[in-house]
Amino acid sequence: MHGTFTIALVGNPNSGKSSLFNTLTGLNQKVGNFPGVTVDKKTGVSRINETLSANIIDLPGTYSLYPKSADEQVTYEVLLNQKSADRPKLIIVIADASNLKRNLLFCSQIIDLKIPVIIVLTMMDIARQKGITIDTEGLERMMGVPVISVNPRRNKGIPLLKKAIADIYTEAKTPAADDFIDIESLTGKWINEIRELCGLESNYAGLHVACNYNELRHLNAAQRIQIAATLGEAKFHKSKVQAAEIMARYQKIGQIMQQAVVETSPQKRLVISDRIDKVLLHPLYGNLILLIVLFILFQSIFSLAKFPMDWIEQGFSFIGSWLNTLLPNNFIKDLIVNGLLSGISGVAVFVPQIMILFGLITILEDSGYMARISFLTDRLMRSVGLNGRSVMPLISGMACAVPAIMATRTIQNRKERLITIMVTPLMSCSARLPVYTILIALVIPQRRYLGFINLQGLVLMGLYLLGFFMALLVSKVMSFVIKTKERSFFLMELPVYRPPRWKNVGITMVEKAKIFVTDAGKIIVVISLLLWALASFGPPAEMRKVETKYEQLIKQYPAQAKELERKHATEKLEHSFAGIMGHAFEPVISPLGYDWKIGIALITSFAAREAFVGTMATLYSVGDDNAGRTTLHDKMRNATRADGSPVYTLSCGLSLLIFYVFAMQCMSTLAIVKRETKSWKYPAIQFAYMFCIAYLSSLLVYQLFK
Ligand SMILES: Nc1nc2c(ncn2[C@@H]2O[C@H](COP(=O)(O)OP(=O)(O)OP(=O)(O)O)[C@@H](O)[C@H]2O)c(=O)[nH]1
Ligand SMILES: [Mg+2]
Repeated sequence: MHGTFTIALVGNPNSGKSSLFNTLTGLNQKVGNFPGVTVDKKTGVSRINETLSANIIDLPGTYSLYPKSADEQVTYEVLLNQKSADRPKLIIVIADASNLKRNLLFCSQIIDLKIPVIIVLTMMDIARQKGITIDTEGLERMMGVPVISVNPRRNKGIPLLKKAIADIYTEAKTPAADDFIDIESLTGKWINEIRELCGLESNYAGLHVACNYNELRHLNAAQRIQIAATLGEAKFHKSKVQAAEIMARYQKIGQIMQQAVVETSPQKRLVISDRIDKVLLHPLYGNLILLIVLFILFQSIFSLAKFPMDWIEQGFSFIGSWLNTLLPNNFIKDLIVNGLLSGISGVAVFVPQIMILFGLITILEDSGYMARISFLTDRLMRSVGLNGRSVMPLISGMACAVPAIMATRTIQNRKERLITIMVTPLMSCSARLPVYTILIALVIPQRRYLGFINLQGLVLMGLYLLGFFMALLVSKVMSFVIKTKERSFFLMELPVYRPPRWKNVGITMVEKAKIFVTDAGKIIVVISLLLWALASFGPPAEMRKVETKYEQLIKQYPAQAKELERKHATEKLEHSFAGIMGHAFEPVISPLGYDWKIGIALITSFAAREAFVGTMATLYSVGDDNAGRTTLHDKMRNATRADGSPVYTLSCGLSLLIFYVFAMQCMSTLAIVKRETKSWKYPAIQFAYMFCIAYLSSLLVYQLFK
């Protein structure tokens, strides 16, 4: 064998494919304890032995080879597209030993594709708890392919698996000689014609071509016409043959199960998970506990992060004042201290909160509770035209809308998927967190009720809820507009509860913090530099005028030099390019209670919301003689309007908070919506409707509280 040795990992959802992928490749593909974590393919390299390395592809989970949702389609393409660059030379089917029967159905379909197969049994520990014993050797004999049990969580069985892979590679082992079931007897002789016409390896692949030839992209027009003719002649009835196929498979699997699997207690023992679910899925207690869990989540984001945030803030102001004394007073110093450093510290401060948010979400996912949230909220979701499955994207939207929108691929119903995509960005993502935090700290007093309820945390939770309820409202409206004939149903397996793997939680926290700092950092550095330039320079004639005016004033009143210096800086900023830009926007935004500096922040935020903090930091630092020494919070608190009244009053703060809850200010999200819906129409509608809601509600709030 030559060329790259490509191995595909396939299997039912939540069976441990990505865990095995990570163990084999050393990568950190996302793993979680609910079906539908992986929605796209991902490739990594694994060293099998001294001489062999293989390309491993991790794929979305599938229940059978008849794809029903967009994520299953990804796997289907890899397995059936003969021209695909990812075409595997070996398929590893991961089967959950605690749900063997259903998992074997998929195994048997893969075996019939006639590509070499290894069956890997995971979750043996759980099977044991359920009182299930599996005779792996017997299973191996009856399935006709190697069967190996592994536990990717504990690195068990990996050497055996690698050896089996190497054996298949060196002996160029052929796939199982016999078909698992006889396809020809189900279809008729014509299946051979299709197989030969398309150059397929198996009759079973031929059956799939017969079922889906219109969607399989690798077939050419001539082949399609020929296939259609053959099928017409044979009076091929797709669903009849499929049903017969599944029956035939289950019949044989039933026999195999009888011989290879022993269940000690025939009435299934109530495993711990079921007992926990009695409480957590209880119609009353279950929902109550859900609310408490969410409440704790938001409280922790505020209270746990407080101290590390203070340290980081103090650290940066220390560096700022140190640089201030160290560097000579000039243009470069201004750029470094007021442009760069204040921008970077603006981001770095939020790292603890981002880490806590991601840590808690990972714990929810890893423990299996996330899937219960879907279950508990299905009724609510259904009443607004969504599906229990929409909850997962909505909740992961609290971290970031981009992966959340990809996660909608598991929703089978097209309409429900589309609506979920359209409303997910209303969920407050981690990029909004810094904006929320800084504004809440400015306008909401630090108060505690009953000793443990933190008012600021409560407001934060309110903002998240506001986004969530708006998402429901918009869904309801859209469900009237978008029409579909598809019926929908909610079907989701509830995974068993598992203790979260703390290493995984830790890795996710660090990874996300890194991504946040580098991604946001890049944007912020660029924007800070640009803004610093725009705020420091202006039309020369205007700037000159301001300059001479203050030179004379200071000469006239030397006693008030300090005061005049400050006024000078403000006036210079107002006449700079940034000032001119901001002022141009003032008529549009002043009804919302914003001044021109906030106007600039709104403009930069349309690239990404993180830019708000950086923009504020830069604008409030330019020309500040205290450069680097005071924190952004103090600078914003002291900010005044032309008439001397403070900028950040309760009404202005609330109006700004509401604007950030609703407005679509993220280029990456718009790009991913375009990709997933394959049209510009939806991102355009999304941008427009979110902007309108944001503008109108902020207007309302400001006018009410003014
Ligand atoms: N107890 C036990 N848990 C396991 C085993 N293998 C994987 N897990 C856990 O099973 C859960 C699912 O693992 P994933 O690797 O995300 O599963 P997947 O097959 O990639 O799932 P999808 O991408 O959703 O199709 C995780 O919580 C793993 O920690 C095992 O052998 N025993
Ligand atoms: Mg996966």
